[in-house]
Amino acid sequence: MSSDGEGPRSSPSGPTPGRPPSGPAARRAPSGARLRRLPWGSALVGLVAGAALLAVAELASLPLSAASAPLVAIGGAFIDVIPPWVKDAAIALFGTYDKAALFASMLAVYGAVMALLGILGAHRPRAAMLGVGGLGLAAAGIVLTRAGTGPADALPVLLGTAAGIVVLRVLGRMMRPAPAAPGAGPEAAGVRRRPLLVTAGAGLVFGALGVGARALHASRDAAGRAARAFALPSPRSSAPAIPEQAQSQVAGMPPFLTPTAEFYRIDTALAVPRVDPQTWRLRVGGLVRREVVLDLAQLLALPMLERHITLTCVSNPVGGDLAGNATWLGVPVSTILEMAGVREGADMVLSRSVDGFTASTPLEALRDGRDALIAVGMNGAPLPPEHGFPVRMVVPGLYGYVSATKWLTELTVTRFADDRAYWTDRGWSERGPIKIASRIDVPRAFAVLERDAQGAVMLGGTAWAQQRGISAVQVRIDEGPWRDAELAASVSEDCWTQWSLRWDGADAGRHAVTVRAVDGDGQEQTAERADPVPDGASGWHEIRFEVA
Ligand SMILES: Nc1nc2c(c(=O)[nH]1)N[C@H]1C(S)=C(S)[C@@H](COP(=O)(O)O)O[C@H]1N2
Ligand SMILES: [Mo]
Repeated sequence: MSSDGEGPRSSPSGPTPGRPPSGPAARRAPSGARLRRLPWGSALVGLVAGAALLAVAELASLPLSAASAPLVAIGGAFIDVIPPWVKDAAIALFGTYDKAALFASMLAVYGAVMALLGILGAHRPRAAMLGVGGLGLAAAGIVLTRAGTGPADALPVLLGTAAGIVVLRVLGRMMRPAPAAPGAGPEAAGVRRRPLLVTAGAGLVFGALGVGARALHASRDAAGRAARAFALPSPRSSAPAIPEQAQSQVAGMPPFLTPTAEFYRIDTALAVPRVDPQTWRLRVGGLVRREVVLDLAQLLALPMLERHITLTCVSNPVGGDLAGNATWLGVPVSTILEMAGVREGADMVLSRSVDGFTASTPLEALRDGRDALIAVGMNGAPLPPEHGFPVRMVVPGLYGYVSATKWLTELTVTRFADDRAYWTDRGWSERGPIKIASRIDVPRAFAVLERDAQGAVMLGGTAWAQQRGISAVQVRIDEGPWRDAELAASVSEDCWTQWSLRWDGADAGRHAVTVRAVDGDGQEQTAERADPVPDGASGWHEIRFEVA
């Protein structure tokens, strides 16, 4: 112990290993040599200790819950505490790659901290080990605060921390320069080759173990998926057939029904919750006459509705694609509320996910006759894990954050005055009716269009105003007049409507095109620009393109 104690402190003015000597000699040294004298070896030791920590934690978390993996837990906690505008900017910048971007930045910050601890360890091994230990304890603390974790879930990160400390100490000791022989040149005290190779090799091994464990986590998710499938009951009331004319024939338009694999995904869950349908329960409580607990078989035995409903995210920017149209199968929320008997004074239902997410839905929207569903099916199959398996809510006309709780497990009948939902605590409006929106899908911004034989180009897009429907779409090219677009067949007021416009006599060159819609109540889409925060974006979508 004492041999690698905090020795250099006793002679602060003496030369410290790994640090460039100060004074005129250093100033004269060419920059290449100065770079070489930076403590790269020690930084690498820190990085490898960091890799060991993560690899061991990932391996040890395999038999436990997904949230016991430290990156998943810390990323999840981070998502829960960041201000809404950061989340918004991340979605704007990375779209549905926002989680990959978060993991990448977390790894970058973690790598930098571990590299610094490695450098610290060259002089003060004990302080560096304490640093790693502190990081590990903090991470374990965060794991324990996550929804659905128990004390055992802190074990992986603690084991990983122990591994990190051992690696830091062993490699750090090896990396310390041997005391220079009397009369030897300055090179003798520099970084030697063999410890570097051993350290790099250890880094590769831990890296491979960590990546392997992550891949196992992922493949186990996939295997679990297959095992969890169940047969969907047939609906008491089927969704209307979708006429062919609901799909615009303009080339490049998105499909009227969004395939499940292409359906946007937005949630705060870094690891998709794995819910066992055998033990899943829906608990209904709060301001009710009797608490109701349903298991999946009981839920599946209730009369089901099948409906096409367009879901939209409040974070969707003007012209964005955080919207999807699917066929949902589920029990009307009102059926469940009637089973429990709503008491006087309630005006909200707080739905809760197994991962702690909550949404506040106005009670009225669940009882006014719209097709608000406790859904088990999406596009003819059980919900995929990413979209809420086994059970989620879908409420037409409301943004997802106030209605579409995935991995649903609890409904609390309550009052807006008494309870607040996940995003309400983070600066978003407590209510979120969907604003009328219209978007240009064809052409893509800055695309170059060819005119057809008659000298025309085709434009197309999508408009929605769930619960009201779309009655008109108008398109303006450059500073020209507003022209009425042709509407594809409407399927229901809860579905989006596709539009198209044939622009005859399109002249070659650059153009701007703007779109606006009118809803079924005759309300015109406002030109006034609003950001998604706090209750959804507004403004007209405009793009630039070129006619060849
Ligand atoms: N459990 C849980 N449910 C959730 C969310 C979430 O973060 N956690 N996000 C909501 C939001 S903001 C939206 S827009 C919809 C998106 O549903 P999708 O991912 O199936 O498209 O889910 C909602 N349900
Ligand atoms: Mo959302």
